[in-house]
Amino acid sequence: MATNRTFTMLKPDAVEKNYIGPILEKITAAGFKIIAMKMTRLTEAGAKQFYEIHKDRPFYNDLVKFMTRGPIVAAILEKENAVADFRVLIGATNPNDAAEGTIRKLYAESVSFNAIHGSDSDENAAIESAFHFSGREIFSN
Ligand code: DAT
Ligand code: MG
Repeated sequence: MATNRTFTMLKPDAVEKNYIGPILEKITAAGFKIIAMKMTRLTEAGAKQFYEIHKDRPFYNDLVKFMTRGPIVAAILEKENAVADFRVLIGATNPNDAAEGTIRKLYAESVSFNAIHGSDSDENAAIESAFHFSGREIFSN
């Protein structure tokens, strides 16, 4: 499997609880290389766009409110099989269903406040990375 990329955000709940360090440690210990990273904050319009695929779901407005309530840490990660391996590392959407040792099991409080985002496909990883980063902010070799 060729080295490829995924995109992640440490969500406002994780940043508020000072979990940036421990979560980044889990990510790098699992073999992901950080090739872009920033602390930033989603605007309401930005969060709506980022989660547009969920716009008809009942939790959409609460999700937008949550994702804009404070800073996030956005990053692009490189590893073989990055998208699928990262989904395994973060665990199920609902931390109650997440496997032991996964980031959501360790650091998420609920399905609504679940600490971390991970792209679900190579295509979305590229779209989500471009949403947050320009080419000169990405350091790959
Ligand atoms: P994931 O983040 O695991 O890819 P998703 O894409 O289905 O999950 O949903 C995006 C986010 O929306 C998820 O991280 C948290 C929120 N969400 C999903 N399902 C939810 C639910 N049943 N109730 C509340 N929030 C939910
Ligand atoms: Mg998703």
